[in-house]
Amino acid sequence: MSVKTMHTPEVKELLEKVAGLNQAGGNERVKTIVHRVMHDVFQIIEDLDITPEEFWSAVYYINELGKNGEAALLAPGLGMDKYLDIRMDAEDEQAGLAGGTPRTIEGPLYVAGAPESEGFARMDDGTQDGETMILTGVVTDQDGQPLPNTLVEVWHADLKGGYSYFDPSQSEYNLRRSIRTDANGRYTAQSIIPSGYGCPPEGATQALLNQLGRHGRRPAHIHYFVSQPGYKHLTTQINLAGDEYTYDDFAFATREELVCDAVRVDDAAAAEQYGLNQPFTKVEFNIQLVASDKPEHQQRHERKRALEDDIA
Ligand code: MBD
Ligand code: FE
Repeated sequence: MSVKTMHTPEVKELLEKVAGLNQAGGNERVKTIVHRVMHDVFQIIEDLDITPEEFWSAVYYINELGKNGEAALLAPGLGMDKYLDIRMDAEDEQAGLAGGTPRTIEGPLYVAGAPESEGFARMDDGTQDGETMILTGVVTDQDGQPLPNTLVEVWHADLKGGYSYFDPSQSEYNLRRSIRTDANGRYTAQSIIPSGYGCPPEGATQALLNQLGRHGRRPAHIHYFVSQPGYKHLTTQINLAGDEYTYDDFAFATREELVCDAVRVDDAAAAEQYGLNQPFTKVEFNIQLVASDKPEHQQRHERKRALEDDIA
């Protein structure tokens, strides 16, 4: 059966009432958005002949998603974070602000207020016996001039793919640090090579991915916020080369320029340079910032972030 009712005055009027268009008050922007969203949902129901069974399973799916707090996990899985990046890249291009190290999605697992240090930070609490990682790089402007005192915020998963705070078994701020670049623009972190991330297997996000024949895995990756007055704020990540999912990320965050080699270093003198007495794996990620004097470019966009409102 395939009936067409979207064109009728009854449906048109219903949508207007649904969005409060026939009322004063409320928020005009929200009214416009809800009117359009509900119109398009109705249109989908008509075009795809959505059955009541399908409709109600979608409604209760949303309940499940919210119950586990997974809405911000499904979003990147459905390419929405990536799409916002595509739009911001196009806006930068239009404004003549393209270039520098590419952005990629933030993800839902940042926590504000990580310990801050200068030049160097040890990120892991020593409880996991992972491969020692030295993560280092120089932050420069587009001419290659080093940018000292740049705030480099770094966060990544542990050996089980879990993030501190969200994984209460980890210590406070484990694998999260804020490092100010030194006089040469360099930041260095000692940590452990992270494992990839997998969506909770019994969660609502994975349930939908299963219906799509998709996995819910991310490659081993490391998140960055990089900020310096006078430059565009950079939200990015690196993906480690050689991971099964480096080019098959369920969250679509991989970009060629952001794939970094993890290089095993066996040389004792090199280890000693970092105060280590054993072989380690070095990951080098240099960052180029784009100048902008606009305050709105210099800050990351607002979104709900763990502990962010608690910290000045
Ligand atoms: C992550 O670690 C992540 O970075 C994203 C984007 C989604 C889920 C888990
Ligand atoms: Fe992540």
